[in-house]
Amino acid sequence: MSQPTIESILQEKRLFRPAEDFSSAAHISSMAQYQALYEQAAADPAAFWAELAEQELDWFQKWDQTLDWQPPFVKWFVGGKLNISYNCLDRHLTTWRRNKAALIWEGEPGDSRTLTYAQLHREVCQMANVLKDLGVKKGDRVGLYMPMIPEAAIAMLACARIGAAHTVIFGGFSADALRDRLNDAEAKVVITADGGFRKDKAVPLKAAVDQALEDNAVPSVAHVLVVQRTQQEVNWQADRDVWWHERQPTASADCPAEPMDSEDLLFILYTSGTTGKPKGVVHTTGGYNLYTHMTLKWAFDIKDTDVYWCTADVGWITGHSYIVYGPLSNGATSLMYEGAPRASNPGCFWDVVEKYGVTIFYTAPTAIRAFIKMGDELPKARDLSSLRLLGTVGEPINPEAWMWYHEVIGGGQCPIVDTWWQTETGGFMLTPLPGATPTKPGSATKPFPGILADVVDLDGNPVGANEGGYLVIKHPWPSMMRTVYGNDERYRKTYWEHIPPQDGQYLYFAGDGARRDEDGYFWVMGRVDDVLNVSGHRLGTMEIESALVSHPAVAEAAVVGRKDELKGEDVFAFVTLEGQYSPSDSLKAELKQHVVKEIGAIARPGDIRFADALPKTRSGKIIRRFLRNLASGEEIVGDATTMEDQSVLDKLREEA
Ligand code: 7RM
Repeated sequence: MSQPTIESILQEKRLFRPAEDFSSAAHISSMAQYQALYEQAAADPAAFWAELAEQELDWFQKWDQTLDWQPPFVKWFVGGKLNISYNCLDRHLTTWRRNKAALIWEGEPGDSRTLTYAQLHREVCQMANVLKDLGVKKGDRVGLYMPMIPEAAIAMLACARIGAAHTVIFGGFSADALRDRLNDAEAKVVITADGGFRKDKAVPLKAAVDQALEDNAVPSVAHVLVVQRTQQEVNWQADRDVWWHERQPTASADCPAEPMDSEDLLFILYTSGTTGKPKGVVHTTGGYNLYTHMTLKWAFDIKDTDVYWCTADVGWITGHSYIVYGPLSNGATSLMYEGAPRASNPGCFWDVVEKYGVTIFYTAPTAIRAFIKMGDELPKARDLSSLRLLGTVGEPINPEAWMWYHEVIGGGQCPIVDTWWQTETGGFMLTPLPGATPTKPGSATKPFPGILADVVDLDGNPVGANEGGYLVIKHPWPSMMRTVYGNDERYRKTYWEHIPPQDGQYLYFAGDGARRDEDGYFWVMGRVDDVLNVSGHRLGTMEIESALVSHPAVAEAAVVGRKDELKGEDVFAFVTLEGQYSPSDSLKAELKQHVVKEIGAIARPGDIRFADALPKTRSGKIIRRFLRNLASGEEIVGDATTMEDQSVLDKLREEA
């Protein structure tokens, strides 16, 4: 029930039309208007984006050339100067929004804080000056390893303000994972906190940073800036560590935004791919600012009266684009929540909606499935009538979860906006425009204006209606990733070489399988590569395999996804052992813990199966397809005759 199947999708015939009153007040209020925008954009994408860039953003200097496309490398608004922190803050200060809530923060346990645009601007300027004092200059990289507190957004905006690139590393990653990422980015400063609150516990963060930096393992890092959040004990290295609260409040609040080139690096965000090493996805300033601004405005129909809440963590792209930059660029009120539903407070999300009168709510299918399991009583006991739009992201949403979200959370009144996009795309690619697009449960519907999406075969030929294929994008868009940090070749190989250009047109390969129905609606089926989607978190199977084989007991490891009701997919590992080790439950537990140490708790295998051998082709490749079948307790499908040793499979089956 967790993932939609082809059969269920083909049978899905329900259609939900936008309500009259929603449409009439929406930014985009009819299918005819969407169609006109879409066609205008398709005819001349550069002109379309140039017009919006002029209307919607403030520029210190206009660009000379809108688009420079030398496949697969793109530049947008070449020669233009702007600063995203200026567009998110300064430009609102001369309007009534000066005293409007920019960030509402609901913390744990019971803390809360609201920052107006004027207050947020002041704190960002002060932090920017602190960073300058610590030697951070335009072009430098700053690592963030933080809990969900306003300081995370302040730090991101402060970096952007002085032209330093941030690289946010999700607080759930381990010290080892943190070390790799800081080294790859050659971060000069790390911003962290003593700890963070996670499900009724204070978990340490500074300690992981200390561990990552031990023995000068990240030579580029000169300073660690620490927010005091949990008051827990921390080790202190006086020549390196600096308390945020000792510097920021007394720093000067005068820090004009640095004029940045459109194509200057804004941030690096690491994401999992098919090889063991995570990729540093590069986003630059102008195109990213424009695209996250426009998508939030049109797809979430953001208005000045909205209280908008995205439940993602700032450590992921969703937090970057749709908690911080998109909302603030639009002058919206963005709510940030430090908590998570847990046994001691399962209704906490609905308490937050009620307390602040949240109007737009954006979460992931895995969360929705968890809510379903907790029962309808929790949301029904709260007043959720403020909600007017519900968004979803991260994985395909099964129609049952869609319907529950629509009925129980939305009271049948709110459009469901299913947004398909990726770290690499920067912003929504397939999404309904809620005042225009009729929705179908389980479909991310249609491309955003300016996005030319298609479903093709491996030769690049479009497939017919309702036939499966690969999701591709045919024209560059403003917030497209620019490269893999420090590795243009990997960028080219990963996204541009699986499918050949069509009539000279390059196709961006998303790594997802999809089909398009007879109405032109897209149905994204999930990854076609070795990337798992566990509770909406992206994990590379190779990354987890490398972690496993780095343990002395492990000879070989193969990791596959196993269908899971709540998580969508769970990590399932097959392991062969070195001669002197034998299978045991304690070794299983140890190996799971080893993965947690190497990568983080999000990658902990749900199950490990010990095997004498793994099924391989004659050329020595592990046949993952069979392992996936085994993990899910399904029949082995496909040809097993290419196998080197038939008995391996029989043995694995017996042990199941
Ligand atoms: C935003 C984000 C990207 C991968 C992507 C898909 C899957 C995301 C949807 C979805 C079906 C959706 N970035 N995915 N959204 N699949 N419908 N609405 O999640 O880089 O972490 O992951 O997530 O497989 O390729 S991400």
